Amino acid sequence: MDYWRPLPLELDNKDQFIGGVKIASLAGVKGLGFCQLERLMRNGPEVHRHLFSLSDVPDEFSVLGEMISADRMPLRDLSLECPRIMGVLNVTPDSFFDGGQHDQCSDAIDCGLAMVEEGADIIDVGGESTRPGAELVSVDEELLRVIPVIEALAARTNALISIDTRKSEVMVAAVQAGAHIINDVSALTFDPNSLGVAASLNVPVILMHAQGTPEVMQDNPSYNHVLLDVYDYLSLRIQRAVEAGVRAENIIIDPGIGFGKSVSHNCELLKGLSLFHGLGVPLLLGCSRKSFIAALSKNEPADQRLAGSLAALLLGARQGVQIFRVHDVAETVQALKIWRCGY
Ligand code: 7PM
Repeated sequence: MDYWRPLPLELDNKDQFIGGVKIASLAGVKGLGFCQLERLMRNGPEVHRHLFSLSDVPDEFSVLGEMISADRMPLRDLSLECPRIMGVLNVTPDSFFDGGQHDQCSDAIDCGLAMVEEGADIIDVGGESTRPGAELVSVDEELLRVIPVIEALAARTNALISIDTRKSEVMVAAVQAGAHIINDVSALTFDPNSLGVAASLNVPVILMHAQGTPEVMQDNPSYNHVLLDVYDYLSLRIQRAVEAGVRAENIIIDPGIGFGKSVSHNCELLKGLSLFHGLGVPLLLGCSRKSFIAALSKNEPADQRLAGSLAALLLGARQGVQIFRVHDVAETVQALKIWRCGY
């Protein structure tokens, strides 16, 4: 099987031709396009790469080409023609939560409201730490953490709210409480009821790639070819979700930076992100403060990884990633504004 990766070009707005060469749309993202592709072919453990002009690709490419280029559906009224910011709101004991006392809850709510003020389009509320080596949290405990926060944010902001969970009961309660999006780092594999629940809730769902469970995922991650293996996995999970009744327009994919990946696996994924547009759905990227940044630099602690987080984000933005999951909303807004030259 062949894989085709569009090589993104940054354009003056609405450029359709450069020197007479036609530029194709990259997932309908403003200011980006492509006129060349890299074909990747598996050959045992090796991958052959070949560069093509858009005008030279074989006829069979037209279906995939349409997948790469088609406009993506907005998330409710949030257009995905320009990059969007999802702010991380952890409601866990290592952040805000400490047994459900009111003040902790209101700290988390204030933090969510502050991120909206700074320009977050989506707030990602999570009550279960998916940190490597983290323990499981019970459904009741998770509900106690996230539901009051979701209710308050839904009442007080127009931002979208996503619920970061792997449990179907939490998905249901969160959507009832006002969440608009499901973010499942297990791509609806952790809980056998999740596929059916996601289908019946009929809200957008983020399918993230992870190798292994959070408890063991960093032990010895291994791939034949990380970019293509993650692509195949996400393609399969999209198929399974659609078979279970999830509408294709409701699917968002995420390569899962740091989830069962070595530093070089993460780098290969970041360099090759535009491949994933071939799956025809919006792309989400979470690099913010992750440990590969420290590993490539000077082993900085998590609160000193902003510069690397923004650099990784721009690698994504230049390849047409539509949604970024970040801790530092104001700084991300500034970086993206400058990348877009003010527009
Ligand atoms: C340790 C490791 C602590 C990883 C925290 C994390 C993602 C996510 C997380 C992501 C999507 C973090 C992560 N990361 N959901 N949840 N994509 N969709 O940095 O990359 O917050 S948890």
